[in-house]
Amino acid sequence: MKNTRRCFLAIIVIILQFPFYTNGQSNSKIDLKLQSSSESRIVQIGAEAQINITLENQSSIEGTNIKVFINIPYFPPFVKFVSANPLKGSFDIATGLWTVPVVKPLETIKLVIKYIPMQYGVWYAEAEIYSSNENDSDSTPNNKVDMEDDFTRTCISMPIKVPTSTFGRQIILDDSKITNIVWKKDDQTIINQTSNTLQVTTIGSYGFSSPTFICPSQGCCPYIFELGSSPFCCESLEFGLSRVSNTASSNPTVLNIIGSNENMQDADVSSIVPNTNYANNEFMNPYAWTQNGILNVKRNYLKFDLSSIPQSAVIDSAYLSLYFGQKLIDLNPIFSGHTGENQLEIQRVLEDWSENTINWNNKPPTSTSNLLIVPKFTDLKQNYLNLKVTNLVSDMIKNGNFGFMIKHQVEVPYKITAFATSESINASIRPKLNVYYH
Ligand SMILES: [Ca+2]
Ligand SMILES: [Ca+2]
Ligand SMILES: [Ca+2]
Repeated sequence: MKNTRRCFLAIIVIILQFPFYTNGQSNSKIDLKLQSSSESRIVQIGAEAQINITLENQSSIEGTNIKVFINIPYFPPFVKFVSANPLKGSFDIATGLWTVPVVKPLETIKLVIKYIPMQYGVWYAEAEIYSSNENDSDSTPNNKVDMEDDFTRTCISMPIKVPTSTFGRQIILDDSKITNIVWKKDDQTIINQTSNTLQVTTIGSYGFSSPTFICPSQGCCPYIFELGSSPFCCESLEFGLSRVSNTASSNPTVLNIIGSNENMQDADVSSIVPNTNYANNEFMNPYAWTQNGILNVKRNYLKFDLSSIPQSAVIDSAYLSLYFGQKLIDLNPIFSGHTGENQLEIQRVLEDWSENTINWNNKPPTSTSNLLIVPKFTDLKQNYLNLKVTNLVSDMIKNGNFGFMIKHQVEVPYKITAFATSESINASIRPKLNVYYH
């Protein structure tokens, strides 16, 4: 009985003292709100994009030590950072944080960020309150809920130049949260297209809507396919929803590998000469053709040195780039470039191999888990750039890196895909792998 009473008294004391401890601050809440806009929603190659982010204190009390996380992939090859000019506070590109010591009641302040997008497609910038000393009345910092008023999103579109009015590309919305998609072309709904991948074969302006994706206040940006020539050496086959995923680090470690003898191995294997090794060719080519009436199938094995990535790393994204192998055409003028229904599969290799000994007979097994399908060529001498191999690389880091195997999806005549290897004299056409991880 005595103990219970003491406990009861203690509770009363704590309740009575609470207002004195808090000095009135935590009882009143701030209300921070973020908004953003793009200076122009369509930006041509080489031009600067400008996004404006405003931070508004909608409450009657002062907000202190406010941090805003701004989610843009600042680093090449996606966008190049130019400048960040906050009206108040400071912006740190390494963390993506805009830090503001004080925002007065009903004050609105602005941050202008400029960057140059370096690839065609649609680019999103997102921002959210990351932390503040005071609690917010209607939103929670850093919870990535895009319905809240402390989250904002804006976008820019870089028109995609295509050489002819018919072509083959695809738009991939690589975000499982985006569902019930309605695709539109030139504002007309495309009937029976609800998957997150849209095949695009004619010029026009393409967009989507989804009840689970909140478009910027200025509207979602269109994927514009228009006639023109590209200053880029190489054209991408697919265009995604280009923003840093919520799981991505704001400051990833970057591993950029340009294939060489030191950091990668690559070789063909060929079914018609099953004991022959092709370690040192300057080209490799998935292939299905008949030679003297006998089917010859070729597959490619590529293994990059990923030993600097710890096994515990989270792979934010990984992109494989393969370049056209002109050398093969020079040596075999019967071919003029990629040929046939050459849809490719990129699979993960399950056991180790060596460039100098691999052949058709001893080739290691592969897994079809997370395999990447690459659509048919649209240009005879096309490069295959920035193939998104995030899941495959993630599996390699977890389970052991034995590289990629590339084959035609259907290995029947007549088809060939010509790639340059790491033995190419010209380093700019060697296979490349860019990995972003934390
Ligand atoms: Ca708020
Ligand atoms: Ca929030
Ligand atoms: Ca090689």
